[in-house]
Amino acid sequence: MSKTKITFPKDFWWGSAWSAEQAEGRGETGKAETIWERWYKEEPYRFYKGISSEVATDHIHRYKDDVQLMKQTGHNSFRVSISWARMFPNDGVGQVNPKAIEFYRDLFTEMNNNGIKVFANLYHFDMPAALQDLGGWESREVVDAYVNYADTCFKEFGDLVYNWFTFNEPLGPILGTYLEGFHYPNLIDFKRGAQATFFTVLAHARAIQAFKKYNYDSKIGTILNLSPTFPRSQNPADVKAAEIADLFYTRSFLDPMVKGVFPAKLVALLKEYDQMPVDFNQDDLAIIKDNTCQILGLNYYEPRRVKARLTAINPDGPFLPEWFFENYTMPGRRMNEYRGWEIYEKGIHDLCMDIKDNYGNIEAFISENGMGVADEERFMDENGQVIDDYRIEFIQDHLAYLWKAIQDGCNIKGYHLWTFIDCWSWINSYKNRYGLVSLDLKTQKRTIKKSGEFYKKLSEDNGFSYDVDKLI
Ligand code: BGP
Repeated sequence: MSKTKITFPKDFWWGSAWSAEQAEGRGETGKAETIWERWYKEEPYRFYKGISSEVATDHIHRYKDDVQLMKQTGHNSFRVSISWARMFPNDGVGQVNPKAIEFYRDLFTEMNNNGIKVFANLYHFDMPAALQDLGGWESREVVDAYVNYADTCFKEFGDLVYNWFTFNEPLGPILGTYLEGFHYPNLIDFKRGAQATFFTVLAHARAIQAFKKYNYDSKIGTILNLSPTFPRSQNPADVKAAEIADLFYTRSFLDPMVKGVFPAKLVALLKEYDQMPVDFNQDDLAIIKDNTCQILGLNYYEPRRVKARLTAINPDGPFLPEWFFENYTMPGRRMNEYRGWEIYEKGIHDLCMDIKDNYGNIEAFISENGMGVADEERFMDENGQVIDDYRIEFIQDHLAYLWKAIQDGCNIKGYHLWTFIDCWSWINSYKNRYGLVSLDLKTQKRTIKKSGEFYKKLSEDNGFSYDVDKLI
C-alpha cells in the first residue's frame, strides 16, 4: 500500500454547514413560533429525550467565539441559514425585525473579517407556524411571503454574502410532511405534497428572479439531497423500479431547479395516477424556466438501492412512491448503525458524474456529507477530547472519491461537512453527533474533536495522503 498526496483545486471551499433552527437557540431578538416549536409543544415525546430547539447550540449568544472556532478548524467558508421567523417575528410577514438584521450583519461581518466566506441559505425546514396554518408550501400566499423574506435578505445582507441558496433539501419537508410523518403537521397525502413541491419550485424561481435585480457579484442556487439510485440487478423489473424511484426522489427537484422543466416521465406518471398539483399556470412555468440555479449544493449521505416490488399494493391505501418499488438491502453493505444509513463513499463520485453528464456540469460543491454517531463521550480521552478516528476515515474516503470526480472533469468547487459544532437534529435532537467540535449540552462548552484538528490541516494543505489504488 503506497500513499500519494491528493490535492484539491486552488481556492477550494473547505467548511461546514448548519441551520438556524438547529444551532441558534431562540434568544431575545424576537422570533415568530416555528413549526418545530409548535410541534414540540403539541407532541414533545416525538423528540429524542424530549429536547427542543429552544436553546440548541446557543449560537445566538456565542457567535463571536464560534467564528474563532471556525478558524481553528480550518474553515474558509461556512453555510448558515437565516431564520425567516426571526427576520419577520410577526408570523413570518409584516415589519422586518431590526434586531435580526443586526444579528446576521454582525455574524456575517465577523466571518468575513476572519477570512470565512458566507454561504447563506434561506429556507431550512423552519416554516413560521402561522404560515403553516395558511397551508405552508401549498399556499400561494406563503410563496409571496417567502419571496418578500428572500428579497429582504438580499437587500440587507447582499454586501456580505458570497453564495446564496434558496432552499436546503426541499424534498425533506415534502417527504416529512406529506409522505413519511417526520415533519409537522404530518399529513399523508401525495397530491397535496405535489402541490407543495410545485410551489416550492416556484418560490425558488421567484427568489432567483428577485435576486437578479441587485446585480451582485455573488451567485444563487439551491441545495439538494441526492442519492444515486442503484437497482438490485439488471433485471428489467429492477431497472424500471430504480428509474421510477429516481424520478420521485432525484429528478423531481433537480430538473426544474437546474433545467427549468419538470421531468416529462414524472408528469406522465402523476397524470396517470391523478396526483398532479391543482394550482399551476403557464406564467408559473415560464418563471421556473427562466430562473434556474447558478450554483448547486449537493448533500450526499447514502445511496438509494431499490428492487421491483415483491408484494401487491393495497389499492385502498394512500398513493405513495413505494407503489412502484421496494427498498433493497444489499448483502454486505456497510452501515452507520446509529443513523441507519449505508456508507458508500463511491456514491459521491457517481452523484457528481450525474451532474456533469446530465446537468451541464453546473458549478457545484458538496454542501453536506457527514457521520452522526451516538454517545460520543465513549471516545473521549482524559482531556475531554473526542478521538473520532472513524469520522476522519469517513471524510477521507469520501474526499478521495470527490477528488477522483474532479479528475474526471466534474466542476466541484468545495466540500462542506455536516457539521461544525454538534447541533440539534430535528426529531433526533442531540442523539447523533456530527460535529468537528463537541458540545457539552449542560454547560455549552465546546471542545475541538480530533477530526477538527484533522480538518484544519486538511484545509491548510488543501489535500491529504491517501492510497489511491483503493479507488474503484
Ligand atoms: C440533512 C439536513 C440537516 C441535518 C443532516 C443530518 O438532511 O439538511 O439539517 O440534520 O441531514 O441528518 P439528521 O439530523 O437527520 O441526522
